[in-house]
Formats: sequence, C-alpha cells, structure tokens
Amino acid sequence: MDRTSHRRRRTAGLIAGAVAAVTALTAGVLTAPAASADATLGQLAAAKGRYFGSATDNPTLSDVPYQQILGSEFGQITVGNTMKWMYTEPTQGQFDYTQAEAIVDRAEANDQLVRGHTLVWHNQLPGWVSNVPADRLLGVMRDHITNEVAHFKGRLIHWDVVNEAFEENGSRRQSVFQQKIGDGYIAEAFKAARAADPNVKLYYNDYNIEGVNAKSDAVYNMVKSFKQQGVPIDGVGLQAHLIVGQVPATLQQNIQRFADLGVDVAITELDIRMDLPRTTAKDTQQAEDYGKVVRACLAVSRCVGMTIWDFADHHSWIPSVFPGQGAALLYDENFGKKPAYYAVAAALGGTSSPSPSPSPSPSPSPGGDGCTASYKVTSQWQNGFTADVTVRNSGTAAIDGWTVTWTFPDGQRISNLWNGDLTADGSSVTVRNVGYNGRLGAGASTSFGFQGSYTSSNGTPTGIACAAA
Ligand code: G2I
Repeated sequence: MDRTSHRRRRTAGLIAGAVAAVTALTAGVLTAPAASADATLGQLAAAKGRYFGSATDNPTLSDVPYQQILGSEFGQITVGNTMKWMYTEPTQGQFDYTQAEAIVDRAEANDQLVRGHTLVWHNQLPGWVSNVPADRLLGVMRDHITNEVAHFKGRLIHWDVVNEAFEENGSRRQSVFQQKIGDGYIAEAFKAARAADPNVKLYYNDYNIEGVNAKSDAVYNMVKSFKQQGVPIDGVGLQAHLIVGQVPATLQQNIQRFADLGVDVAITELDIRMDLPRTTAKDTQQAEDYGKVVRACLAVSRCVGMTIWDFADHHSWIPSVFPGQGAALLYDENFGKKPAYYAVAAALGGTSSPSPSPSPSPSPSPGGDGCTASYKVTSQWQNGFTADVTVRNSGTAAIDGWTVTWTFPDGQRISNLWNGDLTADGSSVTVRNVGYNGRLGAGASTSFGFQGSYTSSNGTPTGIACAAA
C-alpha cells in the first residue's frame, strides 16, 4: 500500500494531462541540453512538450542490451501484450496483473510514462468471454474495465479503452461486444473507465485511421457524437502501422481535425515496414517517412506523443504476420541505429546527420583480372554504415562470375549484405556473385550493397580486388 501511494504521489503531476505530463517529465528528467548531439529520442521529444516511446513485451525483460536501450532512449512505454484481457482476466473474475506489473515497475524505475493497452478488443480475448450470454456481457465488460483501471490507477497516462472497433468501410466490426451489446458498448466502456479512474486519459485506438478515409471518418463521427453527448473520451490513437513510401498525405490534416473536436491525438503503434531485404534506397525512403510522421505530430499541438511498436527489427510483429516484410523499426537486429532513427532525431530537433560524415570518394581496385570493384560508403551514422560496391567487367569478353575481396582496416563487420554471397573471416571479406548478377558483358557493371558496423573509425578497405570466373 505504501508503494502504491508513493507511486500515486510521485506520478500525480504526470497524470494531470498528457501535455502536462510531458512537461513534468521534461523538468524532472532532462539533464542534457535539448538538442545536444547525444540527446535521446525521449529527451528530444520532451523538449518539444511530447513523449517519444516504445512498446515492449515481457520476453525481453531479461535481455540486457535490449533493456539498456529501452530504459534510456525512450520517455514512454506501452505494454505490448500483457495488459490485454487474455492475460489479465484469463478466467472470469480471476485477475492477474503479474506480467503487466513487471513492465510497469521497470518503466517507473526508469521514470518513463506508461500507456495502458488495451481494455476492450476482439483479439487476445479469453474463450470464456465469447460464451457469456448476451444479457450479461455488458456487466462482464464493465467489471473487467473497472478492475483493471482501478488496479493501475495513478500509474498510467492513457488507457486504450476500446481498440479496433471499426471495419475499413466505416461500419462497426462485428465483435462479440458489438453483436451482444450493440452500438452502445463503446460509450459504456468509456464511462466505466472514467468511473474507475477520473484522471487517466481515455483513448479510442485503431489502425488505418491515419489519413482521411471512410474508417477515420467513422471514428471522427463517433468522437464528435461522444463529445456532444458528454461521453468521456480524451484522445484518439492512430496506430500508424505504415508501409515504406505510403505515409498518407492527409496525416497532419487528419490529426488536426480530431484535435479540433477537442480531443488529444497520439501516434500509438508506429512502424513502417518494407519488402525484405533492406536496401539503401528503402532505408532512405523509410527514414523520410518516419520524419514525415514525427513532423505531422509536432505540427499539431494536441498531438501529445509518439510510440513505436517495439524498437528493434527482431522484436517486431511484422515478419510473422506479413511474410517477406519487416525491417520496420528504428534499430536493426544488432541494435544498430538505422537511418530512420536519425531521421526521427532530426525531426525532433536533434542532430540531422550521423557522424562522421560518409566518405565521398570511390576507391577502384586495380584491374587485370577481367573485373574491377569500386567501394563507396553511401551513408554513415554512429557505429553503423551502408556501402555499395560496383563490379565492372574491365575486359573485352563477357565473364560468368566474379569474386570481390578486401580487408577492413578498423574491425568493421558486415551485418546484412544484398545482391551478393558473403563469406567473412574476421577482417577479410569475400563476396561472390549470386545467380542473377554473375554474367557481365564487356564493359558492363553490377553492384551489391551491405550494412555494417564499426567502432571508432570507418577507414576505406585495403586490398580491394576483383577476380573474374
Ligand atoms: O498486431 C499488431 C498490433 C495491432 N494493434 C493492436 C496491438 O495490440 C497489436 O499488437 C500485437 C502484438 O505486438 C503481438 O505480439 O498483437 C498481436 C496479437 O494480435 C501480438 O501477437 C501475439 C501472437 O499472436 C501470439 O502468438 C503470441 O503468443 O503475441 C503473443 C505474445 O508474443
């Protein structure tokens, strides 16, 4: 009880309102100057009166490198799974918050804000809920909300009260709640949440409502009528599970129209997926897209914060649901910061480019074996870089394959290579053609690329050579 009341006192200033919460965080946590080169995304956002956070899930609690980044880089945490109904009330009337608490405790120890996700959703629902008779489901839904919201009272800034209740065409999703309780279930859910905690901000959360479209129109109309009827809603969460190159052009306009209804807006589950493998071009487009989303939020004062749906690509939900797609987040699977990370930092007012700057000059290998290789760093950021190698048939006859070799001078390592077949032995690198790019006519060229890491410097490789087959 002491622990809880201490938390309540400590977070009292934080839950007064989302913007106020961020201001309090800014005052309490920011020690570095807002735009210093090594300010975290959380600090940069806080300096703009916003939060920048990440979702996380329980299996990562014991992953030390992961937790170091999660605990330091972000100002806000969303519990990615274990606040959902199947975890918190697996059997009717038996509530279990152990797993959710483990994440919330850690976030509080790190002075991070926490969003609650989610109370009423058709997914990750224990089987028993579907068997509740129609005339009892409203009561069951209220009990669930009341218990969970009361349990976390004073510790969260937002609750996603109802999640994904609409179809793409703007009609209501035919969930068990919709079918058995009817249209009124959403308003009833918000009322029950407000009664259980008058301070936490109550959000409706959905995907594909980032731009102006039939689905976001339906949510807009619902929020408008809730405001007219006095149903307690404080915010709309735009999940923002986006695709590279497809940030909706109406994103800012859409955020603004919700804000104009008198609710806050949050970007709640941001990720921007691509068809694998990554390439420099896709990474560049993704970085631009992340920047667009951050700028759209910052442009609307009621857009209170942004959350990415976990931060490193190997912890993303995307590859298991969209086979062949992924690389949607800000860090790669080795926890290297991707170009998208720097784009977010820049959009939040931090340094706009990684340092040191990319080496500009290509270094051609000596010819003589029928082919040459030119090595060029295409982008570089702290501890990471991408490079392209152009292979050219310098002879007078076609070749049927090639092998490029070099030695890294500074202990660089390749994490991900495309359009070639890599063999690396410490600093020695060998890349052979793959099936589709081995044959080169006289004078013709092809290229492969990779992403790598370095520690202190990223010197040009020595002994770059190309041998034709
Ligand atoms: O689907 C992406 C998100 C869309 N909006 C609502 C979010 O709550 C949702 O999150 C995802 C989680 O990131 C996944 O981790 O929700 C999924 C369920 O729809 C979660 O996936 C589940 C898997 O389906 C289970 O097999 C797995 O046991 O995650 C569970 C825990 O890892």
